[in-house]
Amino acid sequence: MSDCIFCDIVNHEMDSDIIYEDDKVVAFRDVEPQAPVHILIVPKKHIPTTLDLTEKNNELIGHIYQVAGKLAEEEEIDEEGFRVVNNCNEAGGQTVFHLHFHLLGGRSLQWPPG
Ligand code: D5M
Repeated sequence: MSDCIFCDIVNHEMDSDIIYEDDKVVAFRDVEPQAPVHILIVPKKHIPTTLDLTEKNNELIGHIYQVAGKLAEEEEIDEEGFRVVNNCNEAGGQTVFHLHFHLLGGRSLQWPPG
Protein backbone atom coordinates (compact mmCIF):
# COMPACT_ATOMS: atom_id res chain seq x y z
CA MET A 1 0.00 0.00 0.00
CA SER A 2 1.12 3.55 -0.73
CA ASP A 3 -0.07 6.92 0.56
CA CYS A 4 -2.25 7.34 -2.55
CA ILE A 5 -5.48 5.32 -2.69
CA PHE A 6 -5.74 5.59 -6.47
CA CYS A 7 -2.16 4.29 -6.87
CA ASP A 8 -3.23 1.37 -4.66
CA ILE A 9 -6.24 0.71 -6.92
CA VAL A 10 -4.08 1.03 -10.07
CA ASN A 11 -1.63 -1.48 -8.56
CA HIS A 12 -4.47 -3.85 -7.51
CA GLU A 13 -3.47 -3.41 -3.87
CA MET A 14 -6.90 -2.12 -2.86
CA ASP A 15 -10.31 -3.59 -3.72
CA SER A 16 -12.29 -1.66 -6.32
CA ASP A 17 -14.88 -2.30 -9.00
CA ILE A 18 -12.58 -2.02 -12.02
CA ILE A 19 -14.51 -2.07 -15.30
CA TYR A 20 -11.74 -1.14 -17.76
CA GLU A 21 -7.96 -1.27 -17.81
CA ASP A 22 -5.23 -0.79 -20.42
CA ASP A 23 -1.57 0.17 -20.38
CA LYS A 24 -2.34 3.84 -19.61
CA VAL A 25 -5.51 4.01 -17.50
CA VAL A 26 -7.81 2.21 -15.09
CA ALA A 27 -11.56 2.90 -14.80
CA PHE A 28 -13.60 1.87 -11.77
CA ARG A 29 -16.96 2.68 -10.17
CA ASP A 30 -16.99 5.56 -7.67
CA VAL A 31 -17.73 4.42 -4.09
CA GLU A 32 -19.91 7.50 -3.54
CA PRO A 33 -21.92 7.57 -6.78
CA GLN A 34 -23.50 10.93 -7.62
CA ALA A 35 -25.47 9.53 -10.56
CA PRO A 36 -26.70 6.10 -11.70
CA VAL A 37 -23.49 5.81 -13.72
CA HIS A 38 -20.44 7.26 -11.95
CA ILE A 39 -17.09 5.95 -13.12
CA LEU A 40 -13.61 7.31 -12.39
CA ILE A 41 -11.02 7.19 -15.17
CA VAL A 42 -7.54 7.37 -13.70
CA PRO A 43 -4.11 7.46 -15.35
CA LYS A 44 -1.80 4.72 -14.10
CA LYS A 45 0.95 7.30 -13.70
CA HIS A 46 0.68 9.34 -10.49
CA ILE A 47 -0.08 12.91 -11.56
CA PRO A 48 -1.49 14.92 -8.60
CA THR A 49 -3.64 17.51 -10.37
CA THR A 50 -4.46 19.09 -13.73
CA LEU A 51 -1.83 21.72 -12.91
CA ASP A 52 0.89 19.05 -13.07
CA LEU A 53 0.13 18.13 -16.69
CA THR A 54 2.72 18.93 -19.36
CA GLU A 55 2.79 18.64 -23.13
CA LYS A 56 4.10 15.09 -22.66
CA ASN A 57 0.68 14.14 -21.26
CA ASN A 58 -1.35 15.37 -24.26
CA GLU A 59 -1.75 11.87 -25.70
CA LEU A 60 -2.80 10.53 -22.30
CA ILE A 61 -5.56 13.13 -21.92
CA GLY A 62 -6.86 12.43 -25.42
CA HIS A 63 -6.85 8.74 -24.59
CA ILE A 64 -8.81 9.34 -21.37
CA TYR A 65 -11.55 11.14 -23.32
CA GLN A 66 -11.69 8.30 -25.84
CA VAL A 67 -12.06 5.80 -22.98
CA ALA A 68 -14.81 8.00 -21.49
CA GLY A 69 -16.75 7.87 -24.75
CA LYS A 70 -16.29 4.11 -25.09
CA LEU A 71 -17.47 3.52 -21.51
CA ALA A 72 -20.44 5.87 -22.04
CA GLU A 73 -21.47 3.66 -24.98
CA GLU A 74 -20.99 0.48 -22.96
CA GLU A 75 -23.04 1.91 -20.08
CA GLU A 76 -25.69 3.05 -22.60
CA ILE A 77 -25.63 6.70 -21.52
CA ASP A 78 -24.14 7.95 -24.80
CA GLU A 79 -27.35 8.88 -26.59
CA GLU A 80 -29.10 10.58 -23.66
CA GLY A 81 -25.88 12.42 -22.73
CA PHE A 82 -23.28 12.40 -20.01
CA ARG A 83 -20.63 14.56 -18.37
CA VAL A 84 -16.87 14.21 -17.91
CA VAL A 85 -15.59 16.23 -14.93
CA ASN A 86 -12.16 16.93 -13.50
CA ASN A 87 -12.00 18.69 -10.14
CA CYS A 88 -8.80 20.63 -9.39
CA ASN A 89 -7.64 21.59 -5.90
CA GLU A 90 -9.80 22.38 -2.88
CA ALA A 91 -12.30 24.93 -4.21
CA GLY A 92 -12.67 22.80 -7.32
CA GLY A 93 -13.83 19.92 -5.13
CA GLN A 94 -10.76 17.69 -5.46
CA THR A 95 -10.40 15.27 -2.54
CA VAL A 96 -8.06 12.64 -4.03
CA PHE A 97 -4.80 14.06 -5.32
CA HIS A 98 -4.22 11.62 -8.15
CA LEU A 99 -5.60 12.99 -11.41
CA HIS A 100 -8.98 11.50 -12.30
CA PHE A 101 -11.97 12.18 -14.52
CA HIS A 102 -15.53 11.52 -13.40
CA LEU A 103 -17.86 10.01 -16.03
CA LEU A 104 -21.41 10.79 -14.88
CA GLY A 105 -24.71 9.87 -16.48
CA GLY A 106 -28.00 8.06 -16.19
CA ARG A 107 -29.92 11.11 -14.99
CA SER A 108 -30.48 14.70 -16.06
CA LEU A 109 -27.43 16.63 -14.87
CA GLN A 110 -27.91 20.21 -13.71
CA TRP A 111 -25.98 23.29 -14.82
CA PRO A 112 -24.26 25.14 -13.28
CA PRO A 113 -22.88 22.42 -11.00
CA GLY A 114 -22.91 23.14 -7.27
O1 D5M B 1 -13.23 12.75 -6.41
C1 D5M B 1 -12.76 11.68 -5.66
C2 D5M B 1 -13.76 10.59 -5.81
O2 D5M B 1 -13.16 9.36 -5.44
C3 D5M B 1 -15.01 10.72 -4.93
O3 D5M B 1 -16.16 10.79 -5.76
C4 D5M B 1 -15.03 9.47 -4.09
C5 D5M B 1 -14.13 8.55 -4.86
N1 D5M B 1 -13.41 7.54 -4.10
C6 D5M B 1 -12.66 7.72 -2.99
N2 D5M B 1 -12.10 6.56 -2.61
C7 D5M B 1 -12.51 5.62 -3.49
C8 D5M B 1 -12.28 4.22 -3.65
N3 D5M B 1 -11.51 3.54 -2.79
N4 D5M B 1 -12.88 3.58 -4.67
C9 D5M B 1 -13.68 4.26 -5.54
N5 D5M B 1 -13.92 5.57 -5.46
C10 D5M B 1 -13.35 6.25 -4.45
P1 D5M B 1 -12.69 14.23 -6.25
O4 D5M B 1 -12.87 14.82 -7.63
O5 D5M B 1 -11.26 14.17 -5.82
O6 D5M B 1 -13.58 14.86 -5.21
